[in-house]
Amino acid sequence: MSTIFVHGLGYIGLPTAAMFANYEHEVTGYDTDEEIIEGLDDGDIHIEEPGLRAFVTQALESGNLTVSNEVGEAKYHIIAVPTPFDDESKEPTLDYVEAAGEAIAPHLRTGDTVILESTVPPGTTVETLQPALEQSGLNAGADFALVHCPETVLPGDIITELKGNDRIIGGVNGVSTEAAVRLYKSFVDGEIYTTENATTAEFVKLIQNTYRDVNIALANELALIGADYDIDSREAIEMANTHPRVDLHQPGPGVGGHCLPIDPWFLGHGSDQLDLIRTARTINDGMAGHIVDILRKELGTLDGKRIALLGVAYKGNVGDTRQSPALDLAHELQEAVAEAPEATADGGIQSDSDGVDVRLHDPHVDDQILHLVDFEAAVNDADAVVITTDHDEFAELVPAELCESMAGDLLVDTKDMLPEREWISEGFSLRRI
Ligand code: SAJ
Repeated sequence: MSTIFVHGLGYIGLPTAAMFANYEHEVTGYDTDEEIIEGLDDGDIHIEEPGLRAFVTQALESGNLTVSNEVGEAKYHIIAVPTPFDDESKEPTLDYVEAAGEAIAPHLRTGDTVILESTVPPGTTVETLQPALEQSGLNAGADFALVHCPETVLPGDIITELKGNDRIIGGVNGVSTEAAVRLYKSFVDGEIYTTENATTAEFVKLIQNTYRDVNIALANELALIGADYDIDSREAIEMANTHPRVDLHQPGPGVGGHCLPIDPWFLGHGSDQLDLIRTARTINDGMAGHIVDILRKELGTLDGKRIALLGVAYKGNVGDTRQSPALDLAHELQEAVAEAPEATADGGIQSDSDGVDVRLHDPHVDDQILHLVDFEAAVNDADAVVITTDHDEFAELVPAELCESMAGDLLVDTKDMLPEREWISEGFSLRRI
């Protein structure tokens, strides 16, 4: 049993803290956000994730997990802070990683281990975190262990994957690596793969997500090509995947979340060799524009139309809207209508546009800022309904009910949720990606 401080109680830090606590370690969860700490103190879990509430409650009730708004001493410090990304410059902000290192430094003792789990550009552990920690007067590798151990869990299945997935551990030297291996072995069922190079571990994490992003781009491009030949690309992909060495991904409305659309750019932080990877990003980001084109073509015009987007979360059965393809689509629909103004004689701009009425509905998302509406309000009198997220609820849609509510008959199923023949036979015009 070890004392562990977990810095950052978000999607990764909170389940990780609870996991160690449920495996009998003495864990303190720390976050700079007072509201999160106060909430957890009252047993209030701020993240929607299957099973997480019970899991964290168990850890809190056992007394092995406590939360604090102050950093203190511990044998292990695990850093799981955000690494925000600037959409314009494509550059990450590493301030939170640096701040975590600076906050740990006064409490660091000889023999302690510091582990960075946050996803970061290659070189961050050594170039950003190490100098911050060494403000303590101690040296990484010699006096304290320093390690990158990337998280690899899939939102929606975090608790199972945290335990079952293989882990990559890269210390700045062998002693560092071994210190982290001892700790993770206490709960990880998967294999633990080690490297004595923290930058390699950072690189591995990024290329896993880049692999997925590039492959989704291939699937999206195949869907666009398939449409030109008037074939069902999903059927073609399924058949192609019967080959023992082919494993194509699925097309969709774009790629969301805080990982796949961002990590490829982290790879480019210290390298300008991104060609295929950059093109893949462009293809995936272009899917919203492709759906706008489908809607415009099928509806004649977008002006004055009512369009319901079902699913605002970036993927099925989660409540996370970060980099959500549906929000991009909503934005592009508004832009597409706003872009059609005419120049007036005095050089001004006039638009007769009625705008487009985009209604957002998501049963898993609770967000006041997004102005979500309930299902009935979303589909009522709608000219078109677009399924943008594969939530289980949307597979249960009933043609007769939707037919009664909608004004039009256009359905765009970007996630392959609806049985095509059935909906067409019920009089719907169904377009898929
Ligand atoms: N998507 C497709 N087609 C597919 C698969 C996914 O369009 O065939 C879309 C999804 O709809 C979603 C996006 O991609 O919008 C990302 O979803 P995801 O399920 O592929 O991945 P994330 O972002 O939820 O989690 C990923 C995972 N990485 C890999 O599978 C290599 C997870 O294991 C990582 O821990 C996580 O990133 C992370 O934190 O980095």
